Amino acid sequence: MGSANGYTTQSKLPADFAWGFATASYQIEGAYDEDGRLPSIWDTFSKTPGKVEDGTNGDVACDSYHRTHEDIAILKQYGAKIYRFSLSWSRIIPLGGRNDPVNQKGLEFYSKFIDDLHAAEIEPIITLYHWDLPDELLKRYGGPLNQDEYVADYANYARVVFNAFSDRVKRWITFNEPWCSSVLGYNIGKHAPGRTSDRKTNPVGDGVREPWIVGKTLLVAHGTVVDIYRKEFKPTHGGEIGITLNGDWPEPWDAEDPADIEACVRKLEFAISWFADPIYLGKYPDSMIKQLGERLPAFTAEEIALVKGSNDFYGMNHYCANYIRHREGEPEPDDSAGNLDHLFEDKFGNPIGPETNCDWLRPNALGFRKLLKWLSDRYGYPKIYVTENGTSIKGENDLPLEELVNDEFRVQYYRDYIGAMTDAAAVDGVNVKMYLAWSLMDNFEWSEGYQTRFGVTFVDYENGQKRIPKKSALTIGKIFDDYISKK
Ligand code: GBH
Repeated sequence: MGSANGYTTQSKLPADFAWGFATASYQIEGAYDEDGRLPSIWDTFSKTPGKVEDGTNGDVACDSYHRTHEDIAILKQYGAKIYRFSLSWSRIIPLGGRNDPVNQKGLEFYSKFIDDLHAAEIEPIITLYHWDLPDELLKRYGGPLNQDEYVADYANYARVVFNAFSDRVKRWITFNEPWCSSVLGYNIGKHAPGRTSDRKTNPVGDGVREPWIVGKTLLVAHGTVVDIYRKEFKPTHGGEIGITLNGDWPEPWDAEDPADIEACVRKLEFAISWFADPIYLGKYPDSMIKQLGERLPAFTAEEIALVKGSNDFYGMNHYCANYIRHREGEPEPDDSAGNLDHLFEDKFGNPIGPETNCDWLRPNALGFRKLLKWLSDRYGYPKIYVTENGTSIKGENDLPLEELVNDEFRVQYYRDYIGAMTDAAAVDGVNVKMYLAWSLMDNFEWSEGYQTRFGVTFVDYENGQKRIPKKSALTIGKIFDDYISKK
């Protein structure tokens, strides 16, 4: 293993370090109308013309609803200790609300899956919400735009799930990437429900105000559900609960320009600290208060008491890095990034990393190490679980199968990123205890449809969703064998 990406090979991870893979319900399950499931906002959004690049949706996806045994078999084959998956709220409470019926068939499906994972000695980690809100709740009251209704319904859903599974599931994630739900859903409009101020892409939405309201709703919903878990379930069952936040690493476009260096901090604050500061520090970051003023809805004393201190671990999703250049002048009214530009080259034309199949993703493993350290310093040495990390490959979908499964680019990505994380732990003293690769298999990549593949397993969508391991699938275990200290 090289050190070109700034990692040493002498570092070790602690003996109790755990690793595995992650997925999400709408991206893999399919069976969209079976056993009582009703539509989520992603069913309706993906079926709206123009929203998904290749015109596809999650009706079938990887067909995991019918192939749980195959998914467990590959997890086992790859040596995974953990599987993080999300629940489809609309399988469990099809209409979504607290006065709507619970669907026993939905609970039974997940119950059996949890038992089967345990039988295979794989720990299930559940994400309660990975973007697939029951569509009825959007229609009924605007989803997270209505804080009181949303929090009450989400709390009810979480309680139903905890009642059913907290005897067998010990680690919980309330929300996956609330930044995405807020900004992509209500500001840029690239994700469901697609609301934005950009009238060229959507007839409705107020990207100036709505994302900040949604963000606050999700924080209060998270705090409320953590409180329920700690009071009603943790005393009997133990277990841990936290939120997963996305965030990429910023490097200044001009390393000599203090305004670009400052913009990098602002970038981290708008992307991560918007959520993490209230949770760890009990307030929004000053840069956001300054730019957004009264548009950033304040917490009541009761709300912030629920939110502050509500993470048993920090769930970290991380993929890439950017060069950041400050913008001159006043921010656009619907700016959600902190008045700055994301670039792939610095002032001298040096690229931040190689191209992938995603226009936002350029690997830079040292950025992972730096962000781990930044989070650790800002939030007082929290226990960090890396809940997603992975890459797409430029043109992968167009390759013949024999070449596609030899995914050297992804193998190198994992070597570099896991190496960088190991240095963060061993050299920088970051308390990182878990790593989950995104993703166990190719799946429905949201607005990019099926053309972009993130899996360590090839899924043959044309031939019965057959799963075929890529080279990276078996490499990850070997990398961890080298890094994790023997007991
Ligand atoms: C993860 O988000 C998701 O949790 C997962 O479901 C998904 O499959 C995986 O990424 C791969 O994409 O150019 O303005 O649209 C990662 C965080 C943040 C990455 C938003 C894409 C696009 C910003 N994402 N970003 S924009």
